[in-house]
Amino acid sequence: MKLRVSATSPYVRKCRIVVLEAGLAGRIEMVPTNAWSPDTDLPRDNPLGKVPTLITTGGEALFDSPVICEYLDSLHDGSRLVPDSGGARWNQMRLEALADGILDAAVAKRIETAMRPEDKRWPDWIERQDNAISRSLDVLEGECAGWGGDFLIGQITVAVALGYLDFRSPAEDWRSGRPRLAAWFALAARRASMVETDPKD
Ligand SMILES: N[C@@H](CCC(=O)N[C@@H](CS)C(=O)NCC(=O)O)C(=O)O
Repeated sequence: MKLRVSATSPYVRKCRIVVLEAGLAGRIEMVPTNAWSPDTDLPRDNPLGKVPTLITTGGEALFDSPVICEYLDSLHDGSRLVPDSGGARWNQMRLEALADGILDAAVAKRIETAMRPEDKRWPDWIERQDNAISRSLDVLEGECAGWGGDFLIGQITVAVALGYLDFRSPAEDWRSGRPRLAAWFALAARRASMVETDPKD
């Protein structure tokens, strides 16, 4: 199996954490891919031209990160990172969607501020992304005390989203007014899978 990756994509990081947490590291070759290069052959595997993209042993290309993570989770005998059924499944998938949404807003903001020419930037759009991120972090602050020691697909994606905010917006203090989420992330960031995939290293 091959996983097309970039060093800084948070969606790739999420898949890499699942690979490590599921004990699949020996079965997956990481293939560095620059999705933004005009010469990339990535659209051959993924018409959307995005990483992560997984090529299965059967040669099928899977995307996006929620699909890849659920597929990877089906390949091991340990306890499920994406619960199979019932309330636990919907709770985790909702949490994953919320944290993916934080990533979508943070990546959109990054494209607006770091890639778009300055005279074409749209401040209202940046503010809209900031508001979505802020509201979502407040929800996580209210919920994280109930997670116990879980580090399933929802918590994995939250940890990736918080790590991405630290990586791309270190001056914006998401921890302020959110002590429980900050304490939760301080512990989560020490997991081996988080340390090994830290984009700052
Ligand atoms: N929803 C997708 C998002 C993937 C995504 O946006 N990847 C970015 C890298 S962070 C990318 O490849 N962007 C290239 C592009 O948008 O053309 C997922 O969860 O995998």
